Amino acid sequence: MSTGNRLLDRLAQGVMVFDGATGTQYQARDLSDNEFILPDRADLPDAVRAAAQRMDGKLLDGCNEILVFTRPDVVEQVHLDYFAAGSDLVETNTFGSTSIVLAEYEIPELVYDVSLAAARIAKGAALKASTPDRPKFAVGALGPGTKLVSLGQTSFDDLHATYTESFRGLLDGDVDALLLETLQDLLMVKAGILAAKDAMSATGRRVPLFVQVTMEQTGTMLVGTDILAALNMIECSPEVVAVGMNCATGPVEMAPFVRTLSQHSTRPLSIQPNAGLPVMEKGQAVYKLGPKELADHHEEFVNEFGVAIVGGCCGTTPEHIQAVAERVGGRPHGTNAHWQQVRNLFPGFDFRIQSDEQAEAVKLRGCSSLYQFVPYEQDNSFLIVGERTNANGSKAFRDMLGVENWDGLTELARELEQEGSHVIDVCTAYVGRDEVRDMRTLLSLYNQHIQAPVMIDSTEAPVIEASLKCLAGKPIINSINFEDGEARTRRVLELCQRYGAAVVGLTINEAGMAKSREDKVAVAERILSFTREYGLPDYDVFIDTLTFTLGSGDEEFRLSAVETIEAIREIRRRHPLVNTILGVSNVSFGLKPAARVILNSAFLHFAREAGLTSAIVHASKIVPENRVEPEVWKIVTDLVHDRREFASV
Ligand code: THG
Repeated sequence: MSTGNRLLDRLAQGVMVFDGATGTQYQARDLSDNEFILPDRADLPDAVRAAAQRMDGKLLDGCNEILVFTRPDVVEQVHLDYFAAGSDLVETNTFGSTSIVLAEYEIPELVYDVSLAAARIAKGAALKASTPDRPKFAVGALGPGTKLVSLGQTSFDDLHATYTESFRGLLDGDVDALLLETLQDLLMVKAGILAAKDAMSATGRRVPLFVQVTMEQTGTMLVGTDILAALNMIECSPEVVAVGMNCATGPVEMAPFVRTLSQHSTRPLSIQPNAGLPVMEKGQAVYKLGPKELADHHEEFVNEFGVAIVGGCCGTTPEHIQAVAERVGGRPHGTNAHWQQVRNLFPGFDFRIQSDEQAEAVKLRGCSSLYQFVPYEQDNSFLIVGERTNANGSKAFRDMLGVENWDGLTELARELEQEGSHVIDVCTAYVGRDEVRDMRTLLSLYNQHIQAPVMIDSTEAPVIEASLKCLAGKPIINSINFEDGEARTRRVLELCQRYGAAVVGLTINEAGMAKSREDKVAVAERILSFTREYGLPDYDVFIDTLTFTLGSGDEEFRLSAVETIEAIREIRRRHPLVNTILGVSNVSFGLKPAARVILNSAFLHFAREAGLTSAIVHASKIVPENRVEPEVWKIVTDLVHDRREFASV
């Protein structure tokens, strides 16, 4: 069956082979200094000529990117050598084609021209090397640059802008796929994926996107990211058709991560190890793993872990690739890896989730921070969302925000984690302050210093978008509703889809908060029709059936808790994948603190019995039924269920 894309058709048939290292291949050709000086030639684009005149013969030592202008023949020959060795895919000579890297050579404005020229060279080589039964492909590949967004070294917007420009050049130069490689920071991954999507929209060319992160010897990405956090975030984007890793280590050290990816990923895996760990010899890193050994390891990856795309990184040569291609190139995929087991659910490598079956095939149903993946479903517990990082919900938080005590605000979030919160709900809405600025400052700190993923508590699209650019991983947005109609809801859902986020939907419509169970369920259905329209899988939706306080004793609200609980039961019955959530402490506003603890706990207890999957709570103030006096438990139970004999107690 054809996917409508030649590269994907080929991927569907069997293992594909990438190229190996290119920098060393250029060095091996003894290029002179002259090749690293921008030339002012009539055939070059105006921007390149202007830069050449400005640089006036300056040596750009180590800037391999400009070889696309000075020695396109060499760049092409290296591609052709890899194709001849057995590569199906070669990477454009654009590892550093971002303004961040090129600025170090004072030519940041050449990003588009470098990428365009490099794409044309690689595509030309691919066309030359293709035969009718052995198509060859050019992959537009961008590296990490030299700055990390999560460490504040560059901004999300700047990185996104330059990645977009570079991808546009690659697409205009007719590459067959895009690749983000050697990625070290999840905000870099997020900016890169977004840039690829934006460049595809801007050029009108849809091509497969591959994403490869780098796992250090320490067992995490450079800033401390767990492999599952990376995969969870990447799987938000249906555009990504292969995930994997490259660089930093050899195949031996990569094996545990390849195994983890193979057990969880819905996407084919792409693995490009170094030729072993580097050994220092005469001040030079030397890679010792030979071609046969690399082929041995890739054979194991293909057989055991269902790896679909193999290649090499630092220290690998055409000889390595030849050995790998002879061993596994074109080999049919087995059925060991998760992606292979669920493959027929995603025909044509289309990873948009439109059915329950597809949603159930996703193993990583959860959210993530820069550091870790947190499953929505918790063993013997519910997803605990800490409530105290909220300007409306905590005086301590509000006071510290007022005096901009950022250290104290970070410490408070740490306390929430220590008392057992899996996720923290963050709200900085505070009259007289700039909510966007506050979220930016606070969430950049939380991104870097807090392990728990964030629930962004705001209904304002600008606040939400600013927050999404600060948070690596996959956060949850709290919340959407239909109070002011549908426009704002659509804006926020666009952001969920664009940046990769889950969402809380409140059962509120144009008439206000739904009070009866029927109305709550009806609004929930309307929320789900919207989230599905925007491509969100059901498991990434949290329905909040809301409750009024029982603390007022108002006749009007006495049934509030029961209706809330019964609505949860019905929503869970109809949509078992959809999550439900409550801001539990709302139920006891106005009561004394001791009574609040008991009422909150009982309300949570019965809501959980009805199928509640998560709750915004003060985790250390939830008590289990067996820690409450039976008579007291009966009173709050009657209150929650509106059993009127309560009135006479
Ligand atoms: N649903 C969703 N989001 C929500 C809510 C909800 N976000 C906000 C809120 N409701 C949940 N968070 C809180 C936080 C604190 C309290 C109640 C709900 C609370 N705080 C104490 C009080 O106000 O008395 C203050 C304690 C203090 O100052 O330290 O009760 O329902 N989706």
